[in-house]
Amino acid sequence: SESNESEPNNEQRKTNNEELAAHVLAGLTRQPRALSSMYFYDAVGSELFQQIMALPEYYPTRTEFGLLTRHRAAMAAALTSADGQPLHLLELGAGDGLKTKILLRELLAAGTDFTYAPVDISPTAVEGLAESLRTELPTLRVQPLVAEYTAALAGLRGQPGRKAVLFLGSNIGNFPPEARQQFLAALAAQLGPDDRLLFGFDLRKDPRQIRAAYDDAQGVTAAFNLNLLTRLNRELQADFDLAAWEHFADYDPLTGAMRSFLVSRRAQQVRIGALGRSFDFAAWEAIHTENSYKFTLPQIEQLAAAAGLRVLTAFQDEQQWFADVMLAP
Ligand code: AVI
Repeated sequence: SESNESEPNNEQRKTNNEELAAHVLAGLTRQPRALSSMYFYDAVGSELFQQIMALPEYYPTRTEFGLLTRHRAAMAAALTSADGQPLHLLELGAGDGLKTKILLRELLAAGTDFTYAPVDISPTAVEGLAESLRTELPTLRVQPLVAEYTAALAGLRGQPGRKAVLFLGSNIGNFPPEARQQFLAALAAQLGPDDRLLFGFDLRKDPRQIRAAYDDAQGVTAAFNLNLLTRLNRELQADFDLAAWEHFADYDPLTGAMRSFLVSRRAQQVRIGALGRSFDFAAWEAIHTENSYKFTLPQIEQLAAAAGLRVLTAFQDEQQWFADVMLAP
């Protein structure tokens, strides 16, 4: 099949389910139990994330939208080379592309010769984005891809011309520290001296404000977290009783770790048909389901330096809540 096909075929669907099954087995047999937030994004999860981004408490999206608007000309200039070489603009975790469109419009207006390659793990997100770009920016060259980050990076090496990689929305905050560093090093290894990275980092701020963003009053984030269990019920023939689990989110201002959990409200046994086995949960036992790390600027400098990259510019909003950082080899 084509690598840029946005509809997964049956073969892909089967491998995806096998991967999910292996992940769940590993995550529920270790202590403490953990599942990756990567699996939040089925069709319902992607829709709930859209709702999260519009919540009054969820400041990151609106803040980054504002800072992209504010700095769009400087960002586009930094991505456009003087020698007019074509640019391959890869975006990891593109989602609905709402914020990226600010930059895409700016690049088109500047006459930059570029191809936009949005990558997302969610087929519905990629399809929706490709469709909206066809109508809103019909002259844009688009190469959409449904893939995990690592698969997308593998395709980067063969690209001729200059490359720029966008990783916005503080997606990098979802990696635990070690994986974060490995990911950046793997990415840096694919880049030449003229290539660029533009990474979004949610910055440290009032701990209460951060915590509220992940525990909203309407319960959308709770539904987003709990949807992971609904997905396991459907895709792995599990029998999680949704009423027996709750969302819990906590922020550690020492490490910048914003963490989400699914907590078992009572002692219970859950059967996972696809794994042919059951799991016992103690009352109030937690499954760690997400990290959303928050950063300081010195920490970002260190992270970049350890991957052999340097910070060209840290674009920030007026309140210094968020930074889109331009990095170069
Ligand atoms: C996609 N990612 C950057 C979001 C975040 O803030 O960590 C996902 C999210 N989880 C709960 N709310 C939003």
